[in-house]
Amino acid sequence: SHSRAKSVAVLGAPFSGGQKRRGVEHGPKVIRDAGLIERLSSLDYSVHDFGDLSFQHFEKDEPSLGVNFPRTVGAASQKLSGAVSRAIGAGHTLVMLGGDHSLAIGSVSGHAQQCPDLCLIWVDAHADLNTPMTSPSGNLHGQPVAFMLKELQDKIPDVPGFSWTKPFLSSRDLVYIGLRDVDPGEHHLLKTLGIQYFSMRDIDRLGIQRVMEATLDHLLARKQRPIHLSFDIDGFDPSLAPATGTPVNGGLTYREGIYITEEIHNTGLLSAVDLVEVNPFLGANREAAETTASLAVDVIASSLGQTREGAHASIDTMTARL
Ligand code: HAR
Ligand code: MN
Ligand code: MN
Ligand code: MN
Repeated sequence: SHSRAKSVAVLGAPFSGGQKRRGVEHGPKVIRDAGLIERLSSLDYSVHDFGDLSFQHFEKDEPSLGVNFPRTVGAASQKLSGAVSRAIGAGHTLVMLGGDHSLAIGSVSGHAQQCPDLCLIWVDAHADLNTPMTSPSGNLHGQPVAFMLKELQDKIPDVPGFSWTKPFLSSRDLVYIGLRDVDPGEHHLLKTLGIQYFSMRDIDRLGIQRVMEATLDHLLARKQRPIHLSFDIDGFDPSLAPATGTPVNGGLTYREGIYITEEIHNTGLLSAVDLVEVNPFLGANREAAETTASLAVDVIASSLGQTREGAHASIDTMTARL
C-alpha cells in the first residue's frame, strides 16, 4: 500500500525587515489558516510543523552602505539558515513560509550547507539581484540573489549582520521565471553573468511548456541534483495575488504557475520551497488576502505532488474505508 516515507517540514518565518511595508510578517499565519497543513497531510506526507521562528529585535539598526535594517535582516537569515540546515539534514523536504524575500539568503544557504550541489529556480516578477551598490531602494528583499552568487563575491561590501555567510552558488545553477520588473544594474548582471532567465515576454513567445523544458534541461542535463524553488507570490498576476508588497502587471496565470510547480515535482528532485511576499495587510479587502494565501497553498501543494488530473490511493487504502 501507499507508504508514508516522505516527510515535509514546515517552517514559518514571520519577518518583514527586508522591505518597508508592514504585514508581510503575517504571511505564515494566513498561509496556515488557508489550510496548508491539512492539504499536505492529504497528499500522504508526514508533516512536521516546526512552527514559526522568532527573530531578534534590534533597537538601533541604522542603514549601512545604503542598506536598510542590515543587522535585523542578517541575524534573521542566519537563524533561518541554521533551522533549514537542520530540517534538511534530518531528511525532510522543507517548506519555508515568509516573510519577505530577503529570507532566501537564509533558506538557500541553509539548504546548500546540506546539499552543496543544489540548483535554484527563482519564480518572481523581480530578479532580486541588486547589490547594495546598485539597489534603488536599499531594501534587502531586492538583493538576496546577489548575496548568494560566487561571481559577485567582490561586488558585495561588508554589510553589518552578514559576516556569517559567504557566496555559495554559481550563476549557471540558477534560473529565473516570470521576470517583468528588472532594474538596470540587475539587467547588467543578468547579461554579463549569462544567467538563464525567462521573462514574461519569453513565456509569451515560447509557452510555459518549453520554458520548463529549457529550465530543467539547463539545471539537470549534466547531473541530477536537489532543487530549491524560491517562489515569490508576486510572480503571479496581481489579479490572482493582490496581497503583496510590489505587484507588477502582466504576471503568470494560475495555469502557468501551477504548470511550473507540477513540472518541478515531476523531477522527483525538489528538496526545498520558499513561499514569500504574501502580505495580508495589502490588497483591497480581506478577501484579497485570503485569495492570495489560498493561491500560496496551491503552489506549495502542487510542488509537493498535488495533481490536476487526480490521483488514486492503493486499492487497500480505498477498501479499508468501506
Ligand atoms: N527591484 C526593486 C528593489 O531592488 C524592487 C524589488 C522588490 N520586490 C520584491 N522582490 N518583492 O521580489 O528595490
Ligand atoms: Mn502518491
Ligand atoms: Mn522576490
Ligand atoms: Mn518580487
